[in-house]
Amino acid sequence: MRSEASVLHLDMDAFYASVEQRDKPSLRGKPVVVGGIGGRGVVATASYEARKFKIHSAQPVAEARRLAPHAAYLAGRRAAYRQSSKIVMALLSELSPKVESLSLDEAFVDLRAGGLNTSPAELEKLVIWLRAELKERTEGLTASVGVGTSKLMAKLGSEAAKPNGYQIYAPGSELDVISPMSVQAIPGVGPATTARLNRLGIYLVSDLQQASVKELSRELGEVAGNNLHKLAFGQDERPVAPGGEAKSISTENTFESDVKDDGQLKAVLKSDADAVAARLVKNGLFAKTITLKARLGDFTTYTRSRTIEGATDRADRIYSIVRELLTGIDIGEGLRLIGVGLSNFTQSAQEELFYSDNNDSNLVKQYVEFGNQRGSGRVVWRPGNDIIHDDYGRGWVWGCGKGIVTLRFETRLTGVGPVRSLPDDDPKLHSADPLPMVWDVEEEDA
Ligand code: DCP
Ligand code: MG
Repeated sequence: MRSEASVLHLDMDAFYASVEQRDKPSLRGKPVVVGGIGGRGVVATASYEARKFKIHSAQPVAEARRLAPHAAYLAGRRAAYRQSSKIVMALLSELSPKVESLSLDEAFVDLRAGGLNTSPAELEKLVIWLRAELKERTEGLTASVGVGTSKLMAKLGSEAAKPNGYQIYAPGSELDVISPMSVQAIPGVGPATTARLNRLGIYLVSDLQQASVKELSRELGEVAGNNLHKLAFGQDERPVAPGGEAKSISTENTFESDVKDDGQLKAVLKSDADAVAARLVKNGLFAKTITLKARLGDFTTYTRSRTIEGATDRADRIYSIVRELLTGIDIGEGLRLIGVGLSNFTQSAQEELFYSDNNDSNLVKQYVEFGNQRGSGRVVWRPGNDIIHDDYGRGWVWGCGKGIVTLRFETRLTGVGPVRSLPDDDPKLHSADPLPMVWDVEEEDA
């Protein structure tokens, strides 16, 4: 915890959905859901209009469709999100040499390292300027910003400010801010930890302050227990650590007693696959190598990897691979640890786009058909993707099926444009890259 409020946290509002609304004038002010149109089948994010219908990240798309059948369902355009993300990160790096990006849409900035004046009046001016400049350079996106004496306070600030606001927590205000919050508000305290704490009668951060470190350590382990107790008092010394992009993502679980039951192992692998896939998606990455780690009761440790033809960000794909890898291991009397790792990242899905095996939503059916058509040389028209037509100009895919593709001819620069349906093999129709932006930042590794 610093003596001045010099850690800033920025998080884009409904990031993917806002990019879509910016680029598709007909969707502005409307419910928009960006989701795993392929087998992944979960919502990546929803516009604030769609959130009113109780749609949220990680929900199955099929469920979202029941709640909001009239919303626009889009497959997502990673290149467009990366384009805007780079503009935002470049802006942040003008403030300070120390910017730590956590995902495409979220970063910490060390204002002290940037030599910025952190007096209350100057801080407020800076944040107002930053949010206005971000909106200008991204041609209309908004972000929420928190500033405080630590990463914890900055992150709590941006959360409190959401959407499209800012919150500056002055030095000395930490306890007033966090004491009344529920323990889940502390980043890193997920549903499992919350349940454990609740069992001890700890619900609020103020309860946590009164708990003994010993008791917390017994329940959560020494390191986690200690850390949590400190965080409860707003004490967070974590530095803003720039560091490059992640080279691997993994998660593992140690069991209280060795597990042999296949159903239980499957369930753990399933939730591990979900967890690592979600982190991949948040970073805009795809993995080529999937690794299973398994440790027997006698500490014999196996790691088994598979490198796939393409690259994937899909939980179901990852799960099916680690399941297969597990069948190749003699687990004897049971496992004391199991884990899933991902590495060998790329920024595009490549062939894996067409992998399919499950899920019954119409979108998926449509998608699988497209995949099959690929052999016949047809292009895949995914809802939301950019296209350009030799006669009608730029637009995007509304939907596709039975040999017809429906398009809306508009861009963020045109205002709402007309809809047309064309044969899906119209030779004048081409898929397109996102429209360039004035503040575009060069790709380093294209
Ligand atoms: N994302 C995803 N899958 C998830 C969570 C997020 O693909 N389970 C993607 C889509 C989001 C982006 O990451 O747009 C940023 O995630 P946030 O959690 O910050 O969510 P949003 O920016 O969409 O909304 P908010 O306004 O709540 O920050
Ligand atoms: Mg966000």
